[in-house]
Amino acid sequence: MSVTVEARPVVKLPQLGAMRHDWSRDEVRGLFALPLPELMFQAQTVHRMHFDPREVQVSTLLSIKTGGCPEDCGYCSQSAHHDSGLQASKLMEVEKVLAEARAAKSTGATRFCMGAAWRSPKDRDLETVCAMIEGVKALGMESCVTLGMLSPAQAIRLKRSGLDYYNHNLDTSPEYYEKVITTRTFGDRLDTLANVRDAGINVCAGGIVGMGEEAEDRVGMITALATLPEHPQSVPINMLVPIEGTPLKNVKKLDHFDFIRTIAVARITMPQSMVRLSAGREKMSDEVQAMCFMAGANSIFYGSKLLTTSNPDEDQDMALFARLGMVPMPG
Ligand code: SAM
Ligand code: DTB
Ligand code: SF4
Repeated sequence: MSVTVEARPVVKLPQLGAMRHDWSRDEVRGLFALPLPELMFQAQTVHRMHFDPREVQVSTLLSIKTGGCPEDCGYCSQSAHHDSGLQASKLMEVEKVLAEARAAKSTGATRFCMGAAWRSPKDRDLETVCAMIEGVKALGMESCVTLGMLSPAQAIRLKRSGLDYYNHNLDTSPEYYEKVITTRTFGDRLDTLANVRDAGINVCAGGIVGMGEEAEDRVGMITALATLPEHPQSVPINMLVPIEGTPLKNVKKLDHFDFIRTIAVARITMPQSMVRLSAGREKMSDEVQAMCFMAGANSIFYGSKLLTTSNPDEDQDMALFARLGMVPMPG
């Protein structure tokens, strides 16, 4: 049997690691199309220019207001449009949230991320969230919140409370976005990100893969993130967690190598950003997660729960770090 091997791709190594905001779709598509060993080599090279490849930043998540969300995101357990069976609950009390933050700190988490199932926060609720942020900061942890769309004034209010990061994902390509969410637009997402940036808050923005999108949508998503006026300081890459009762429950599973490729291309195009191996780790083997770290992921969600779904236990993650000779990043 004869196997045809295409000519080895030309690798322009001297350009690797440069901070660029003018990535074209063609270039990003070209990165996704590299043979996996070549892509991994480039991603590793870039990762080592800016980070200690042994270190992984660990963030813990808490859902501070769960379910009953008016948005219709096709992947989400918390949308009121889908019957996921999730029990909705009101905004938590500040003291209860801070007790969870203290517990997260005691397990070694350095960042505490709080998520609320809102289209956008009401100003009265925002005051309560600001008190949570102040409490988390007083514990010596970094703070992150994800509350939906923000006005410029709301972003400034959050900044005054000491907020470090705001999470607001682009989620997918501009083309696929309207197939997954109809109650807001890709442009709305960009507007909130601009409000967050203008308020001087670090941006956490990434997306979800494995939503039944085409390879070209992963190209479009990474291009959109890497051509923002500033690269998001943190880039979460989620693998869809299929939720019963949602329109995306039965989409075709994505090959884990395509997930790893997405991490690697995020690393190469956004060299100084923290790239987070986010939702979906429970369904990944230790070997797949190790390849994600080798592709340039240097952050995870740590703790046995994400927002509404489960995540590997802390001791399982610590055991994996030990096997890989990796360590949690100091706060
Ligand atoms: N309501 C806010 C919003 O949408 O911006 C914040 C919370 S929302 C749950 C945060 C992010 O979690 C979403 O943008 C999406 O990327 C991710 N997410 C939600 N459900 C998911 C699922 N089933 N699998 C993977 N990621 C998911
Ligand atoms: C992000 O990109 N992933 C996190 C966080 N930002 C808020 C959320 C993942 C949610 C996974 C599904 C769930 O637990 O409901
Ligand atoms: Fe609501 Fe956020 Fe879920 Fe969309 S992803 S339904 S906005 S909680």
